[in-house]
Amino acid sequence: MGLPVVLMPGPMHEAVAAGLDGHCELIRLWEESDPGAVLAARRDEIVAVATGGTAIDGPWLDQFPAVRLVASFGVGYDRIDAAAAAERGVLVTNTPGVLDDEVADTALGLLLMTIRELGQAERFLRDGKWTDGSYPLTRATMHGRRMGILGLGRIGQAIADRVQPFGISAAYHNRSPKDVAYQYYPSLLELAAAVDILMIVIPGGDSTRHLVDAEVLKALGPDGILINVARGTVVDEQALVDALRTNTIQAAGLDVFEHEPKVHPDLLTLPNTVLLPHVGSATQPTRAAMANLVVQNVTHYLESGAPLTPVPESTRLGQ
Ligand code: NAP
Ligand code: 8YV
Repeated sequence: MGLPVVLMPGPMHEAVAAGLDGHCELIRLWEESDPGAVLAARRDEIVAVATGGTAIDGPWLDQFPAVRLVASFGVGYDRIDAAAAAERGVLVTNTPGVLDDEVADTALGLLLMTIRELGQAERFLRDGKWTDGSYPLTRATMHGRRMGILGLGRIGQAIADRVQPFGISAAYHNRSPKDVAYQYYPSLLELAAAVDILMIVIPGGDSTRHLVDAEVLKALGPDGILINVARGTVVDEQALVDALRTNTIQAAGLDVFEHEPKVHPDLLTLPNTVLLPHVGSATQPTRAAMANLVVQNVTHYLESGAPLTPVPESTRLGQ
């Protein structure tokens, strides 16, 4: 019998293909000269999919009757309809845990850059303005501020741990409270009103779309700093632009955008934004660890039927 057939619809970290070598026959679809013909000939043989960003829903899965696993690169899997997959008996896995510290470090860097205007100060120096005078004092400091974490999960907890030495207090809003010392707010609006930094670390997708809207931004207030390292869809980006322009909030630091890689043109020109191109986990060691977890999920599934890190929607299928 031949090796099991795994489909890779688009390019992924090179360690995924390397790690799967010898465990399966990998179809690297984007490299095929006639992808449609390959799919037509092989669709009944494909048992698993390894993906780094392809949108996958029920009808997409229906093309592949033998597929039982979708192994996704990244902890956020908002481009995959995991509930539709579960209905079809298809497991979905993601890569949780291995990127928590990296993303939390990025969030802290973004917070420092935003509050202390480090990007703007560096541009001031590079533009040769220092010889004409000092960069203006920043209005705000990190120390003694109150942070509200929207999504105290793995990464949110790593961020909460990191802000303690700055004297920043943490509170949070999840759908349900956790057994932690931080104050829980059952209402996002009340959390936003009680803090001056709102740190977004919840999953994206339909259920969290525009959770942070004009009302939440108004509650955050004129000294408020918004940091988003989650998904751009969580924030109503036009409402954010309006809030930044009218000083309804003070500033925003963003690693993610509603229509990335396209960025709202006003965010690019507003003086009170710090913008990063979705680099939360983007270091070689962390991306290699994520790739390795994709490989482990596929190989464990092929060997035993039980991948390592199924998403919550899939857990009942793995039993
Ligand atoms: P996690 O451990 O699952 O934590 C997510 C938290 O969000 C949970 O505590 C959950 O608590 C809460 N939550 C979920 N839905 C909510 C809702 N509708 N309202 C309020 N709270 C809600 O996930 P994680 O590993 O920390 O990752 C979080 C997200 O960060 C990912 O989904 C991904 O989109 C994003 N991310 C971005 C980057 C980047 O490069 N910028 C990198 C990695 C991850 P409850 O279930 O109690 O609500
Ligand atoms: C990656 C992420 O940039 O894990 C996530 O949810 O957003 C990031 O780690 C993403 O997976 C795309 O490669």
